[in-house]
Amino acid sequence: MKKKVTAIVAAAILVILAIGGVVLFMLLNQPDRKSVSYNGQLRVDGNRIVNQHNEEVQLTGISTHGIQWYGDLYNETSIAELKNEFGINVFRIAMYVNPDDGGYIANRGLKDKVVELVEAAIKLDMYAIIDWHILNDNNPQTYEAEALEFFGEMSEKYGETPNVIYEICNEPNGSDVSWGGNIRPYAEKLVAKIREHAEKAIVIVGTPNWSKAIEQVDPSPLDDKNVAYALHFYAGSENVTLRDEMDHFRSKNLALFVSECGSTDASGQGDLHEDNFKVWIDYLNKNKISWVFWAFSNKDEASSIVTKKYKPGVADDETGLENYLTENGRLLKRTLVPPED
Ligand code: IDC
Repeated sequence: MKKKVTAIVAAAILVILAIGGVVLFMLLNQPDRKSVSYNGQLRVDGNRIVNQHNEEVQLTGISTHGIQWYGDLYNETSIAELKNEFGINVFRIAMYVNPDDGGYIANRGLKDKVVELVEAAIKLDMYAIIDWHILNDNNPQTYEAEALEFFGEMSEKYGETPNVIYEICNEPNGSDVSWGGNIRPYAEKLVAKIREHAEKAIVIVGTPNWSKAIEQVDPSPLDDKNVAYALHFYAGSENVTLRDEMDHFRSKNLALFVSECGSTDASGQGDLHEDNFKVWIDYLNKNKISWVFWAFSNKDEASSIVTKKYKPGVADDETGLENYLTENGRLLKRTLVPPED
């Protein structure tokens, strides 16, 4: 009798241990829900972005400053440091275009840096946005031939890679640059070119007036359904009216992507507007709108998130990047990784 009881107890212990083992194994092997391995190829579904399991997703990330100026800061090590510090899952690669800024037109070698950073993001299981950063060259049509060639090449290389998102014109601007007259015809050509190789990739399309005048877009959106439209805001300059426009835009079943935003004013300088930034981020989180923060640089301006002391590889296990963040870097940290009470 005693033996029987002992055997039952032993069997019960074994069963409990086995269940415990399975539970522990499952806990340790939980997929990282922010990763590309979990989410896979994203797509636009009405006004939302969904993953390969048809679940709604919101990406959060950081943008480089101009890679022609701060290229030394950007590599696999530094992207990994940002990922660990801020929990981001998308990295935006801002490649200026304008030759006067030392952009791509004057410096074709920048393409190699873009490729290096996309490869780094892939290794880190993150999404990468390839941003054709027009700015002072206000009309995207000015360098349309070069854009077609560049995105043709990039999409041929990455057409089968779920990590890559194509942003075809950062911020069209100028009173003579409109959606119907310039951006839409440009975007039609670029999207068609990208679709030759990247049938499923999301394309982000810039909008007039520094990617703010989305009201010009909604009467005549692109036919391609897998595009998201860029909306950029800076907390020191933009307010509730723009969010009303966004509600209206999204009610037309069109998707927005905040591929650039900041806590400063639109100059990238001046004070930090943390309260208004928080109102903005609460709005984006509520609506699961993806957002990317400006900027990963150590330039002497308020929008930079790291100090001059920062070099790729300085993070340590205990303090991470804490000793290398600017005020804006700390603001971003509080936003993305709120301290526990
Ligand atoms: C700013 C940089 C600044 C640089 C300027 C011109 O922060 O150092 O001198 O560009 O190249 C944008 C643009 C982005 C701007 C940023 C802040 O996309 O390039 O960066 N901004 O002004 N749109 C609204 C604000």
